Amino acid sequence: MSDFFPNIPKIKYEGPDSDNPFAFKHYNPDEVVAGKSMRDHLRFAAPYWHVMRNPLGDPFGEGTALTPWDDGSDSLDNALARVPVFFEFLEKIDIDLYCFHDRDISPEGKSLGETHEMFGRVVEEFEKFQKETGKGLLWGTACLFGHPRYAHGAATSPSADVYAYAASQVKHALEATHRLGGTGYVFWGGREGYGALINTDMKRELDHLARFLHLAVDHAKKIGFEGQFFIEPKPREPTTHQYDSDAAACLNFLRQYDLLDHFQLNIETNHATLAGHTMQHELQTAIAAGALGSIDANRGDELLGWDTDQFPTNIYETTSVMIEVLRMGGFTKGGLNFDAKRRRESHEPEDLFHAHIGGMDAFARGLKIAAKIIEDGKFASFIKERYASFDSGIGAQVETGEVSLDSLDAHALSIEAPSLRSGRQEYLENLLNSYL
Ligand code: XLS
Ligand code: NI
Ligand code: NI
Repeated sequence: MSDFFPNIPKIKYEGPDSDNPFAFKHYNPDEVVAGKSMRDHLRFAAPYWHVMRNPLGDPFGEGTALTPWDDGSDSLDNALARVPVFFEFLEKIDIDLYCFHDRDISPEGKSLGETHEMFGRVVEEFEKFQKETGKGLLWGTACLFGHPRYAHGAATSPSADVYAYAASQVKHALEATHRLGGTGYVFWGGREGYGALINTDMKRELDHLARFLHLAVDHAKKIGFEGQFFIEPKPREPTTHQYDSDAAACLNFLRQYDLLDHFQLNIETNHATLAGHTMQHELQTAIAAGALGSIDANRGDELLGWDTDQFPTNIYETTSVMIEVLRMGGFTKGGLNFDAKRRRESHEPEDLFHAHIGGMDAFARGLKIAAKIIEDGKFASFIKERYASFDSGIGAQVETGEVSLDSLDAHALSIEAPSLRSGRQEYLENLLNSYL
């Protein structure tokens, strides 16, 4: 294997007492928690776009990332040269899975034909490295938001030719995902939304988007791709309003257009924050519809109002995420993809490792705490007790649909006025803290 990170050892578990910054303190991949290894529970994935292609620029300044392996060009050779670097990274950080957009791994050519040809060549290289290292693809996707042709959207563009270009990209990205054994394929809105309603036919755009997703489902069937389709909610940015706004909006869209059997949600923490929801709210919304598939594990910043894509470090939050994941019975075709980047000031290759080690340890702790909380069952029994009046009598009749306003009226008149019961929020918050 090559040595693009010469000063970084393979990251191993050393336990909470270790002061080695290049070691896991909590993530112990083979340790069994709640019946499964941590590796299998957490299914960590690294995103090619942030690890390999993010120059760490911001709207006020150019990129700072040091990437000595990259010649800075948009050539096929450079695209091929990045592949071994990425796989060395995966090996050293001990992450089994990855995700990509077509245009992060391979450049735009002079024609669409050339673009596809180069993409095919790079995918071949990924296939080779997957075989050599045993790493796998969590999900693939097409970048339908970077190129100027998609300024007005891709599947929601007012131009049918742009729509066809986008479809062409999805066809090839889907086939590549299939070839690389990807367990999923993601649609994130990108520019599917609007900048202004004054020039937008929203209903028509939504119809086109739904048709587009159906075409992908049909093509998957045709080529035998059995991976899971995911849609990733985000309320805004880059558009003023994204059609995949939040979990509830996505579910409504999928239901309306008869797509719910084919899609699950990929929930991103930072997008939940931008939508004005907690991550736990978005996860519960998806789970209630039987549609939680995968997670983009990052976080936002309390003081900055955009998708800062920071690494997860908050144990409260990772605990709440893992409680939902465990309650749902774990991931099947999804996983925890760190859709996260280093800060612009953390520009050295070693910072990539500190960032991922931190995120992995934060989720390992979240997993262990969540498993203990679920095993003890204190929260579950509190909540069960809180709704106990629906377990029998008139409450049970409400749930089975055996009531009417008349019968509820009669019941209400026959009883003493209900007394107020405490929700015990502060007691429960104290209880939660006792696990951290
Ligand atoms: C952008 C999204 C994007 C998707 C994949 O905000 O998070 O990175 O995960 O297209
Ligand atoms: Ni994402
Ligand atoms: Ni995002």
